[in-house]
Amino acid sequence: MTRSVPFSLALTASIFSSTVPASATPYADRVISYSQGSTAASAYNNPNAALGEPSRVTPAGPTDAPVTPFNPPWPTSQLVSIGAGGSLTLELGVSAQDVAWNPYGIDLILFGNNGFKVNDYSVSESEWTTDGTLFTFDLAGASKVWVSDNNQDYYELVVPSDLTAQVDSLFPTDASGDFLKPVNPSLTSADFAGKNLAGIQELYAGSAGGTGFDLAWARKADGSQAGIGSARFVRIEVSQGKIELDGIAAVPEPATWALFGLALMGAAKLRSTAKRHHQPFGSTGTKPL
Ligand SMILES: [Ca+2]
Ligand SMILES: [Ca+2]
Repeated sequence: MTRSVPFSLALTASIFSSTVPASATPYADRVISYSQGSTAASAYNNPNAALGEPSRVTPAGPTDAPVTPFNPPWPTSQLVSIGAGGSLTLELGVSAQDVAWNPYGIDLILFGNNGFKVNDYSVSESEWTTDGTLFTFDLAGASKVWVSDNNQDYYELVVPSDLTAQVDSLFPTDASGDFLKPVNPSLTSADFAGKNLAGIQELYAGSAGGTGFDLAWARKADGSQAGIGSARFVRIEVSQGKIELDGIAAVPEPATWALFGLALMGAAKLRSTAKRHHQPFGSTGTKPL
């Protein structure tokens, strides 16, 4: 074994760890407060179910099945319910950032347990299609999302009139996708009409779904723009009906990944340089980066 590979890996690890603390998670890692509200699904009363990564699998008979837009998570261990007059306030492991290069401007993604209606359950699961509407037995209640950077000053995220971003509605979770990548928020139910799972995944374009929010939507009480650049705290308030929440995610800060990419490129360059010289970096290896 040459020294070049361990050195490269150590370099990569040191740059990566200096920007991403080992404990940092892009998901919620603390419950600040929870009040279930009057019309919640009462058994779903554990707010810790909204911490961490959203569900990848959910119980199906004696085993687990992957979470798909046709097969949402359902047990009390995976979801918390919020009803009228209730609220849930969570702290993210890392702040969501309102940066221009986030896809579609989406900085924060909330995952519920809604699913696309299956047109015909009598055909085999691989042939299931949807008309694009959501489950009618579990309609998403009316909710508002608030964000804060200090857990004191909270600003409502007011969804622009040309978009519909409703918690526990579009877009049902597809755990084969990336929980940190938003779906194009301009897609509507009609875009999913007639789609099977592969068709839905094509529209998700690598995303795991969820409802995306832009911190630029934050408004002060007088309706003016809050101009909040980052948010560590997220509050969901329900005024009517109920919603279930599986988890929330901050779209990752690209600078972190750019640095990580640079570190990888540096490591690759070291390796290729070593290869070109037909020798590994030995104990006298002094190649500077
Ligand atoms: Ca944004
Ligand atoms: Ca969960």
